[in-house]
This record gives sequence, C-alpha cells and structure tokens, in this order.
Amino acid sequence: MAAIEEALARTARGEREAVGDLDRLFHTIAGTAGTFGFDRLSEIAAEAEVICDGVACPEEAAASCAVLLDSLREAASAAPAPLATLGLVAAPPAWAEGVARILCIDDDADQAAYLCSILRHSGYDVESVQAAARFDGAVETFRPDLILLDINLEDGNGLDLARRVRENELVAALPIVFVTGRRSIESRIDGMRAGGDDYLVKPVQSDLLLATVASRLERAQAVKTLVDRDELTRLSNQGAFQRRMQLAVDERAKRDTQFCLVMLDIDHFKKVNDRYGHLIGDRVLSSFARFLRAGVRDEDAVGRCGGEEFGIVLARMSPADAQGVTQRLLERFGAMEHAARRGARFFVTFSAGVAQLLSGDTVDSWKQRADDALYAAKRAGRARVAAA
Ligand code: GH3
Ligand code: MG
Ligand code: MG
Repeated sequence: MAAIEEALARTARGEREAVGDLDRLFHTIAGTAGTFGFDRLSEIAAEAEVICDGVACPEEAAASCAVLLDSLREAASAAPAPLATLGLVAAPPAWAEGVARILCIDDDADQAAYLCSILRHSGYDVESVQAAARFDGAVETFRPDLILLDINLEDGNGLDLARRVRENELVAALPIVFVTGRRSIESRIDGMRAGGDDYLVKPVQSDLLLATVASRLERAQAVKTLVDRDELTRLSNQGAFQRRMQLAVDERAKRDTQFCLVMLDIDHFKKVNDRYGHLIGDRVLSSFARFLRAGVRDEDAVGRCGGEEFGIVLARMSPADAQGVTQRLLERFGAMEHAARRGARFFVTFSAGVAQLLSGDTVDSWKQRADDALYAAKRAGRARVAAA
C-alpha cells in the first residue's frame, strides 16, 4: 500500500514513469490477490491497471486511481486474514524446542510466498526452497519439524523427496504434508504411498493449512516425547541422546563447531538403594536430572544414558571450560541434601569424564573417550572430574 501511495503521489506530480510503476503494482495485486482468494481486491486492482494503461496524462491517472485506492483499502481490510490472527484457529502449539520450523518446497515463487506468509503470520519459523536439488541441504541445516511438499517441481518430484525422508533414519518420522495442484485420487494414493501424512490440493484455504500443520505438529510432538523421553527423569533417553550426539558430530564436520561430551555416573548409587530403598533412589535420579537440566544452557543436550549414568553435550565450549562447568556442578550437587524416611538426610556425589569432539570422531569413538575418562575418575577415588 505504501508503495502505491508513493507512486500515486509521483503520478499526481505529473511524472510519466510513475504511471508505469503504478501500473506494475496494480498488476501484481490483481494477479496475486486473485490466487489467494481475495477476489474483490483483485477486481479493483485490475480496474486500476486498465486506467493506467489507457490514460493520456499522469494527472488524469492519479485522479482516477486515487478513488480506486480508497476502495482497495476497504477491500484489503475486509480480506480474510489468516484465521489464526483472528483467533479462530489455535495459535501454533507450544514447541519443545522453541518455535516450530516448517520447510516449504514449491517451485512456484508466488505459491511459496503465499504459504510462507500464512505460516509466518501464525508464528512459525518458515524456510522456503524452490528447487529439489536444495532439499537435502535445507533438511539438514534448517532441521524442520514439518515439511510442506509440492509434487511437480521443475528439477524433480516431491514424491521422491518424501521417500528419501522416510528412508533417512535421522528424519524418518518428520510429518510431510503434500501441497499440490494434482487433484486425482491416483496422485493422492501416490502421495500416501511415498510417506505423506496429509494431502492438500491448491489453492489451499489458509485455515485448512493452519489446522493441518498444527495437528500434525502436535501429534509428532506427542510421539516424539513418547519415543525420546526417559520416563523417570523426563530427559532424552539413550537413543535420543545418541541422535543429539550425531547432530553434534555432523555440525562439527560442517562448521567446525566445538563440542564436549560429559559422561556422569552417580557414585555408590547401589548403596543409596540398599540403604534408603528404590523409591528414594528414583527420587535422587529425578532430582539429579532436574539439577543437570537447570545447570546447563538450553542449547546443551542432557540425557539419561543408563540406570544412574547421564550425558551432557556442551556446545561451543573448550574442554577446559567443560571441565570447569562440570566441576561446579559436582560441588553444587554434592552439597545438596537428600531426604529419606524418618527424617534421615544424606548426600550424593558423581564422577564425570569430559571428552572433546575431535575431527574424524564418530559418536562411538567420542563416547568411548568420555567413558574412559569417567572410569579413570572412578578409579582415582570418585567425586571428581577427569578429562580424556
Ligand atoms: P559406582 O560408584 O562404581 O558407580 O557404584 P554404583 O553403586 O553407583 O554402581 P553400580 O553399577 O554397581 O550400581 C548401579 C545401581 O543403580 C544398581 C541399580 O540397581 C541402580 N539403578 C539403576 N537404575 C535405577 C533406577 O531406575 N532406579 C533406582 N532406584 N536404581 C537404579
Ligand atoms: Mg510445482
Ligand atoms: Mg554409579
């Protein structure tokens, strides 16, 4: 609107090329507003376009367009905004890792802009890719929580991309929503067979898009929580923690980011169980988990890797700093009093091993070095931190 007003002002001052600018702006609105279902807007813009094409002098165009601009404003304010902004559709579900990320693949720039603007408006973090060739890279770096996938792409086929996602263990469970112009039942079946969760036909109503995305994300998060969480401590379980370690290995290879792994094991935990009972033992594990989660940054991964063994992946940290952080955790946790029955109080310590992620490391070799350091800490007398 501001661009039109500016072009209109220049037109009114008699600038001939401003009429051309105005013409182009109205042309864009006439085209895109129609695609998005804002028919009245499209009609008015088309009318203005005709005026700009036909008038003899700029002043005349300015006078006619000024009248139309008022109608245009009115139509724009009545145009159906994405329903989420009107509160008719639930806001994006709260997402465990901040704002949910949506990757949109569509080779039609206008369609992509349309889908992205609806989703961004509703608070999602959206990235758009127009070529199939850029798909894998975007999945890897953007790490989407959901994928909107067009089927006909200039340099490929969305069905193939969906199959690739389903075959890649790291992202196999990602929700995939096809958004395509193909309406046939055969194409829908192809979409489902390729691993699509939903199939929307263009033009997509914004409220249907938002409802589909929100419900797919919600379901995915519920499943992820079940699969990835350790029930007792609510931390990542061993499998999920290993996947986080793998992401760190990948990130180091690509961007040379520093990572340290800390493996921690509670000292003489068997005695805690023997003396105070399994239930109290469980409570110690839960409070240790909460303590660790609260003691590191959001970007750091914390997981339960076994009975009383935990792991932390510290991002962007030198081994010396990681050791310092772990040492402070040990001092604070060691000073925490735990309550048992009949007013009994006791203290618990842990031992830890720190290993820096080296170039050429795999998840296994990295973990082995941290485990070796942890074992050394145990042998050296427990309640201490050792570096690999
Ligand atoms: P160390 O200092 O050498 O690590 O001695 P430790 O006693 O901590 O180690 P050990 O491996 O001998 O014993 C671990 C104990 O942790 C034994 C097991 O019963 C207990 N444990 C494992 N998982 C749980 C759990 O979920 N809850 C409870 N309460 N205990 C658990
Ligand atoms: Mg296409
Ligand atoms: Mg132990």
